Amino acid sequence: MSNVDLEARIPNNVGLRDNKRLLRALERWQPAFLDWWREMGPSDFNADQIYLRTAVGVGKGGWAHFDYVKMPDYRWGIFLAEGDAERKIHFGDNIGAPVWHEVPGEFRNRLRRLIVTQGDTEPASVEQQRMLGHTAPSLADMRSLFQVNVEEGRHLWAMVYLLHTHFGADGRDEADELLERRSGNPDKPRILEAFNKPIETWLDFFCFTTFTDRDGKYQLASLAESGFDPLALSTQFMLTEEAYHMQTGENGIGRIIHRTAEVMREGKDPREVGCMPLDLVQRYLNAWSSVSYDLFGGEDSTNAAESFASGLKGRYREGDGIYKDPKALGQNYTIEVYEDGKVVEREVPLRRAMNALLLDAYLADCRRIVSRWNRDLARLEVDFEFRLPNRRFNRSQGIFSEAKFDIDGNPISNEEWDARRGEWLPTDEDRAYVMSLMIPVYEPGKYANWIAPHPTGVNDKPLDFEFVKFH
Ligand code: BYC
Ligand code: FE
Ligand code: FE
Repeated sequence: MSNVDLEARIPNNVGLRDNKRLLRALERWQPAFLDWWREMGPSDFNADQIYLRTAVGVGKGGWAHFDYVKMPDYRWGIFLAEGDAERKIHFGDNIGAPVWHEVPGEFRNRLRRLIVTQGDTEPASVEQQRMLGHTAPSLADMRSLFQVNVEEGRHLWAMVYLLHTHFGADGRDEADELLERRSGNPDKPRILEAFNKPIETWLDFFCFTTFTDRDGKYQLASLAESGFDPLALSTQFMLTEEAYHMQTGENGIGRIIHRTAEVMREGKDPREVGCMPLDLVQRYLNAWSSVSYDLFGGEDSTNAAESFASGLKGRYREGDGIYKDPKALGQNYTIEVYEDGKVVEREVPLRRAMNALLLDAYLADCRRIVSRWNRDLARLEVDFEFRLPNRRFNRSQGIFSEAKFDIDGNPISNEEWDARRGEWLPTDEDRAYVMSLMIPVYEPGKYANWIAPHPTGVNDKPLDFEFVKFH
């Protein structure tokens, strides 16, 4: 790429123009990224003009630019939040030392692993969502999907920037492999389990952006505390984009629920008029929330203890001074464990419970979202309450993966699980029904029958704005 249009093509605040080594690495990687986008990114729609925001700087208020763009021409940029030159490590064993600007040798592998795991989720989610454009319930929703997709692409760039800049040859290999693994492919799967699950419908998509992108928020927030400054500053900026992803999910589910509640008030059976029954929506919430709990890892984890001790990954809002002891030593944390058929409490050293602590914060956040949906149902006088499944429900990672628990967290036998799982998780019939509703609506301002319109305009545009201009 010519030097003249470099900043125009790759907006950045990392001095890319003068960084010959990074430029060379990106010159190889960028075409591979575009090949990946064409093969595994949104199926179709690459020739259409989408009204998208692009990150162009890190200044407060003015960081994003909105315009029509064809997705393959999106300007995936590289940004670090504004740092503090005097910043010190503020937790763990190295507390008080200046933050690292280069990779600390003794923690190199652990750090690389955290960055690769984070990076892997970003393209994975784009792969999972690649068919959804074909069934968008409105042009405004289609725009949201593609906005989320291009930004997950940029989050991949953010992690590749770190690998290329700070990890030499093996960093470049890892960056290549991020484009080679494939969501759901048994031979070369994505690293974390939730990112290998299919996202078949818009109900899955809105659940995913509510619960799985929200794990992203909590993981990014703890990496934003990192003593490795480039990681802290990269993830801090990623969080500005993340808010929109979670909002897309929360509002999407909210609009589905609202629509169903409306038809219920009219005394109709949602299924008979092509809307989504609330108990079915609950089963989808159960599936995506529980698989997202797994993304926090085990409740009692030496990995988590070491990431904290070394200063690589802090607690949620560690820097806000809300914790008693920034070293987290000499304290225990009470976790629940499952022993001899009973759930009992056990003390573990606080550092080993860092994953459990982060999950606590996440669960509190999820509860707030669910209660907002419930408030709308109460307002509409519909007698139904959504709930968040207990943290023990349907787990594949951590302490509770060893047994079966019902939605309230009570231990149950394998036989009872098999007999009752259809009450809690989407059945084949549920999936077929939701799939049958997935009929695209591409006329500006029009919406599919199963979802309420956005309550207000989108990005200061009226609802009938032409968010996508088809070629
Ligand atoms: N699936 O010590 P343990 C996002 C593995 S989402 C498969 O209990 P640890 C986004 C683990 O790797 C945010 N494997 O847990 C959202 C380990 O393997 P080894 C992504 C799993 O390591 C939507 C073993 O089990 N960011 O950004 O403390 C759209 C024991 O692990 C899983 C990050 O995850 C699982 N769910 O914690 C787009 C941040 N869980 O070492 C994007 C970086 C655990 O025995 N990652 N294992 O081979 C981390 O901080 C940690 O790797 C984890 C796991 C929190 C994920
Ligand atoms: Fe992301
Ligand atoms: Fe996201």
